Amino acid sequence: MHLTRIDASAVLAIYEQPFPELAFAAITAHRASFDPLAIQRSTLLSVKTGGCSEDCGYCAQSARRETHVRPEPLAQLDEVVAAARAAKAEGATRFCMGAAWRGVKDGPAFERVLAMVREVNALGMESCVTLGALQPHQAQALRDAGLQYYNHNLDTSRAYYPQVVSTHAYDDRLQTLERARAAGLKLCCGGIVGMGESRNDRVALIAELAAMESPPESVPVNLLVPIEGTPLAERATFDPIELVRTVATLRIVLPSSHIRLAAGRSEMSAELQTLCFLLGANSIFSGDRLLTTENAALDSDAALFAALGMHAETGSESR
Ligand code: SAM
Ligand code: DTB
Ligand code: SF4
Repeated sequence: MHLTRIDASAVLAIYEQPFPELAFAAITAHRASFDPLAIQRSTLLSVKTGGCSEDCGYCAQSARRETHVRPEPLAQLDEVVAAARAAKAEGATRFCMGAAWRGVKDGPAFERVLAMVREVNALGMESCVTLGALQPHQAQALRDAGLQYYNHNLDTSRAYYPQVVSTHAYDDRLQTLERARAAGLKLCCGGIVGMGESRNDRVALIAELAAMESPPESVPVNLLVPIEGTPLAERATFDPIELVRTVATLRIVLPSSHIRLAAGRSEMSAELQTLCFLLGANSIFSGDRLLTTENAALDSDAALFAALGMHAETGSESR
């Protein structure tokens, strides 16, 4: 069942239920659509790092900030294929390539990204790219190259977005999502918690995702990775129960989407990750690195899955 046009007050009522009620509803929804033992795994690669024109307050890759990131040109095709092969060998079913662009420009760089997509598909992995804003013909070219998923996050509520980003607008993000959908791409779209937003902002983001004409198949929930040199470097620690409520509410309102416990997992205890998996998170980023920061270690993921009697989804199970 997909609850269409659910509004923020209905989402808030779900989110604020007494925890045992929220947990029961989330577990029930999870079991109705998914094998509760299986976790899908995607591996990230930054194919074009840093030097971005935008001013997203959380991001290490904005050219407007002094961070640990050294800008790098677009990766060569053979490096990307080698990284995708390694990710497949480690058991990831999806390979996600990220570029620190405001948006795609037609030309040789985009042609190379299209070639990367074709090569990842040829390995039998699902492909995902995140390249910023798209024109309709660029979305179509990605689809024609065989791309399955386009990642483009709304990141927070419409109201809080201007506090975090000033160089593009919330409606620009929605327009790119519509263009990707119109080209037949699956959507990976979620947000970041821990940026100083309120509970109402988290709820408004969830309502925004649930109200989309065709909601995203994949919803990353990133916990802010504080980056030195950015305006959000000094954020106070985030209440872990709010993270669990966010995951559980997403599971209830988007019952057939994969909910990904995305960035920030290396700072989460095994107990916190376990609660998230129990209440509906069924995807993670696996591998040593995210884009410019470290990810949770592969061996600690394997140890946690073993302790919980859970396992990684294989390609044939992923949608
Ligand atoms: N430039 C493209 C864009 O903005 O869509 C793609 C790359 S951007 C780095 C992809 C997403 O990574 C962001 O929308 C945000 O959700 C996430 N992200 C980036 N930096 C982060 C951080 N420090 N902590 C948590 N999530 C982060
Ligand atoms: C998403 O939602 N999270 C990923 C992916 N989509 C592209 C990126 C996380 C980045 C974390 C900070 C960094 O490594 O720079
Ligand atoms: Fe650029 Fe994307 Fe980072 Fe914003 S989130 S600064 S658009 S790379």
